[in-house]
Amino acid sequence: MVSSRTKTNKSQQLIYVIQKHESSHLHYDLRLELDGSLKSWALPKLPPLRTGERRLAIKVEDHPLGYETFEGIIPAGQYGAGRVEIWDKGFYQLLDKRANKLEILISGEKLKGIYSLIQFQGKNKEDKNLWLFFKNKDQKKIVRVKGENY
Ligand SMILES: [Mn+2]
Repeated sequence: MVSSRTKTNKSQQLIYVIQKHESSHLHYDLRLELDGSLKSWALPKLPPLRTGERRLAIKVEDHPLGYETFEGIIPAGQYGAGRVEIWDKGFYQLLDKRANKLEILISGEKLKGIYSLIQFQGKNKEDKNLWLFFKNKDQKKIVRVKGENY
């Protein structure tokens, strides 16, 4: 029997992708579907695979839905010129959303589990784009989440 709850849960599977981008500086673009577009952060270092690895994530402009499948070369002279390839992809569920914090359950091929994105509390305007991205120490919540939704 397929409950309505199951259907609801499936619709909550949102797009998750990380694109490796070899522009002037190699970085990884984390993109999450939210409110009809792809919220985007640029990670200067390899995305965190394990708890304890904390990564700077610089908020960049939203990208349109559909961009998550893009791979190829952005031509020289254009913004972000260089090779783009999909480094990881899948879906995520939004567990908690606040003004300066997102808690998400990522179901990717490389990244799996509960992750957080937390905005720095800086005084300068430029600081507003600085976020921290990491895998939560407490992964037990998954059991509860799955228990509720599956
Ligand atoms: Mn990029």
